[in-house]
Amino acid sequence: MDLVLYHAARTRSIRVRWALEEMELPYRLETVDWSQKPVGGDAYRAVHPLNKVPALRDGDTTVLESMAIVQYLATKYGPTAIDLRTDEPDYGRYLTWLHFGEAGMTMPVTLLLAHTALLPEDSRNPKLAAWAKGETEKLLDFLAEDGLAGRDWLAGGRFTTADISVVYMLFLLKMIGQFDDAPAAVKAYWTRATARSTWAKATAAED
Ligand SMILES: N[C@@H](CCC(=O)N[C@@H](CS)C(=O)NCC(=O)O)C(=O)O
Repeated sequence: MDLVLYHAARTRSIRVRWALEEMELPYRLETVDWSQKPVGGDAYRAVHPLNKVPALRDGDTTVLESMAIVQYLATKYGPTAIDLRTDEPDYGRYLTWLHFGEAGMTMPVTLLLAHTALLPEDSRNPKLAAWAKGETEKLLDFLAEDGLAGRDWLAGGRFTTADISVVYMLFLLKMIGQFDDAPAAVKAYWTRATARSTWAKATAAED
């Protein structure tokens, strides 16, 4: 096994690093230079044609898309507790939340990020920001009321890749100061998830 994770601080590569740490897999971090435009410079295009992070190299195989990479690791180098088996009762629920973290949450959270923090102030649209905030609130209510009602973790009664998927989005919201009014159950979930020693490793500064 020769796993190389193309990584940049605070990005979705945290998800992959978190899965690698949870699975106790050996890997090498390749830090992608975020200050270059495009990200990583022209040479990085050979790894990720869109110059985005993360990317994973496993020998001759390259995998893109953070949750696809997590799924690749969980299925190829599992079984481990962070993946659910298809015969577990929560399997459908597991896939729902695993995809919700990227597919369901990205659009409102990214618009909120762009129009409150990322774009130059004169390019931000307050109406769009307000709309994205409202949509994000609905998603967090859904997470509290459906995802976490009576549960510590989203599926299978244990920490899984579904949690890795969703918690990264909470991290983004926290980073842009949009988490203070999250439902109490979501805040408690954030505290629980980030208390894991593997979160500290996944977010540690690179050597
Ligand atoms: N859906 C993709 C999103 C990848 C993505 O947009 N990554 C961001 C960092 S979290 C990035 O590289 N942005 C740089 C850019 O778009 O120039 C995934 O989950 O991997």
